[in-house]
Amino acid sequence: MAEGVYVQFVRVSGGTASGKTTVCDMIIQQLHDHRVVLVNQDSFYRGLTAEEAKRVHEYNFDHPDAFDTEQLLECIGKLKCGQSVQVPIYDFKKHRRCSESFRQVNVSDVIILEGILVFHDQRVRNTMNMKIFVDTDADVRLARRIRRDTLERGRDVNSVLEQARLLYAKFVKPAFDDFVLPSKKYADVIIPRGGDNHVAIDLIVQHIRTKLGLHDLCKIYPNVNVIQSTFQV
Ligand code: UZR
Ligand code: MG
Repeated sequence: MAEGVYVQFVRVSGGTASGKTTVCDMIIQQLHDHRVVLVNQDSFYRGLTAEEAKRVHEYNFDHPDAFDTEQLLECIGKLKCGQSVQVPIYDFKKHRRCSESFRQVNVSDVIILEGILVFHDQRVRNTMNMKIFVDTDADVRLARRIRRDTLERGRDVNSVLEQARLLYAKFVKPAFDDFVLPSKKYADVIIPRGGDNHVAIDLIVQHIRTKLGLHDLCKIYPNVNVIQSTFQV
């Protein structure tokens, strides 16, 4: 890590449509007096080749191999060193990346990484200060997902229902059981009910504020060991 750069790295995992993005947005809103950026694992979907796109119903978007984890690690590494990065933009309707455009993410006090599988890869796991798992019942998630995919991800209701019938049972649920749920054990904090859980979100924000405040104290009083050891977490 470059000298003078200190960021709190927070990771938010949980099943599809569990409320990860909502939880992140609420944390960001409450930390409005700090520089906070959100990085979505979804941005690192590899995107389908022309061949794969022809058989999109056979493609498993919920498997770890669907993501370019090497590129994600590279981005995280740069952000931790105080460099800005260009994050890809993924098009959920076309199932591929927008080749021309990127989102610039600048170095910040707090970096939040959210996604279904951000606890899966050990190297990604080890880069974080705080790991949060959003724990929402499967039936609530499925209902939300049907609503979201029609309203926000540009799908028509029939394709979403068809996807729910075919893909949810074939890929999304098994991948949740095989990869997402087992990774819950790595969480430091588990939030039941996602964005509805204001108490949990307040506590997380307080914790981040404490860490950032302790870091500022370390800069003012660099020889005070008690402060330094407290802020290591
Ligand atoms: P979140 N996904 C798509 O539906 N289409 C794509 O092109 C890429 C991903 C879905 C994916 C996964 N599953 O469950 C979900 N499928 O996006 C992850 N099928 O996004 O965590 O925001 O729910
Ligand atoms: Mg999301």
